[in-house]
Amino acid sequence: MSKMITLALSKGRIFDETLPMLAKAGITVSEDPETSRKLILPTSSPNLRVIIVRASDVPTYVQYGAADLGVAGYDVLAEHGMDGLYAPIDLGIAKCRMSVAVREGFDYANAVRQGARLRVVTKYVEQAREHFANKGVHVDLIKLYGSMELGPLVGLADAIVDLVSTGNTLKANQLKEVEVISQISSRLVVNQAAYKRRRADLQPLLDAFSKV
Ligand code: PRT
Ligand code: MG
Repeated sequence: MSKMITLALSKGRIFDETLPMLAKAGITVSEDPETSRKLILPTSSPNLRVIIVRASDVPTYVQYGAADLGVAGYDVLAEHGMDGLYAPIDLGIAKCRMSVAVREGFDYANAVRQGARLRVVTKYVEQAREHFANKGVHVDLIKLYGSMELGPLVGLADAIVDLVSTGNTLKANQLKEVEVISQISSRLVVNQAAYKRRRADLQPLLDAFSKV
């Protein structure tokens, strides 16, 4: 009998978009994390359970082997780093882009041309640092944990680095996208040690995920 496999997911779009892939492997999750308070969800497979964690915590659970595998956005993985993780499959789900945005009236191109020092709020400090360093733009990065869009509106920052999908959030807050930093989708991440030692147990799931 093979040992339990633990899959780490976050609720919301990642859980919702991962379900159909599990279904392709004949696996259903017995409870809905939106309504259940349980953090450990059994599945129709006695050898597979799902744990529900914050999106940005998925790599941590997998890195330390508390989950054998997980699904996380490239934004989260790039920020966390790949220590102890193996990312064999880009699932092409939860797609969006990471962009720079400013207030509608702000002339970003001109500020950059003038060599101005920009204040930027973001949850993605590492990716923002790399982007502006590559462009040779001087920035003071201020870390926020949410509602980045507010920063430029109340004078905390000149610009934000955040995820954009429809652009509606930016529009609703009189912000405009001025640069796309990267295209983002979610990847399957596997604990490196588990990938080596439990390959046979994990293979059916890896196959199901790679069929997308
Ligand atoms: O919400 P929580 O703080 O727990 O964590 P989270 O926001 O990281 O989790 P979640 O579930 O919202 O996002 C999980 C993953 O989905 C992210 O890591 C991304 O890889 C991916 N994803 C895809 C997105 C979006 N699209 C997205 N639009 N994550 C966030 N957004 C947010 C964005 O930050 C902005 O506030 O939606 C807003 C913009 O959306 P539009 O459609 O108005 O442009
Ligand atoms: Mg969110």
